[in-house]
Amino acid sequence: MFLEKLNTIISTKKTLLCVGLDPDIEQIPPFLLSKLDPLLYFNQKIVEATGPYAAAYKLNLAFYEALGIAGWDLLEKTLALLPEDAVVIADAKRADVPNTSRKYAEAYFKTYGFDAVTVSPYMGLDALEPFLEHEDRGIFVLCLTSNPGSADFQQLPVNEDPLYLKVAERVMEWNFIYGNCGLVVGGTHFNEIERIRSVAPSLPFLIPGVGAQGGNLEWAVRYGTDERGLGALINASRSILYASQDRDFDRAAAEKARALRDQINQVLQAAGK
Ligand code: OMP
Repeated sequence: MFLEKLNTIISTKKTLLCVGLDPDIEQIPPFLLSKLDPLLYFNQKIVEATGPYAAAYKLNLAFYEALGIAGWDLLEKTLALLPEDAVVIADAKRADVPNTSRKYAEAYFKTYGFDAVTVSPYMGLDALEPFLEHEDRGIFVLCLTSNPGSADFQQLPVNEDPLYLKVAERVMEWNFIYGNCGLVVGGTHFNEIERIRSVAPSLPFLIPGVGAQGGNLEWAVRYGTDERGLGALINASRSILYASQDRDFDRAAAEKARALRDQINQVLQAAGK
């Protein structure tokens, strides 16, 4: 099952770090542009460098889809490079009417073999069921996103509680049936993470927004993890990928990843987890 796999990797490798593989031709070190396949070379070097520190890799599909057919090729070849001892997340933020969601789930889980996917709760349970029915895969439902626009809908009061808390409560209920749910909670929201953890004590949290978006790592780790210090992934993409524009970019990425893993573990220790 997904959560067992995730927690086994977290405990064995002693890391909560999720490396976001969001490759951007405009941001990679310029010397790579002379390579035959610059983005594949970049991904390969980043994966080799960060492998020891990563419990997970999250591929945001936008960065692959934007390249057209070359992007699907890059996606497939990148997936083949990823280590066995890391869960692999398709950051797709999908969900649609059931027959369409079925095809999305088939694409991510069967065609590409991802361990987990991010989905939007906006269309409701029937749009998510085709994903949830893949009981061995993880389904991370957007709860409270890291961007300022999360205030537009997610933080609106519904019977006095903000909508994102209603989402967390419903996802907890769905998890009793399917056992493979998680939540996406932005690391930019400090007090809210604690509140969400209190209504969803057993769900894994995927927490982006602590690197380039300036989220608070301490709160994310302290309240994002479950009571055993497991069940959370702290994602950083740009702050690791683009740590250096020079020939040592992979060593710089490894250094960033190692430092972030260590910082996370220090918070866990201080929290007695
Ligand atoms: P950096 O800001 O470069 O670390 O990247 C963050 C990654 O997490 C991107 O792939 C975003 O699409 C993703 N993300 C957020 O930034 N905020 C969210 O609330 C949710 C996600 C996500 O679902 O991963």
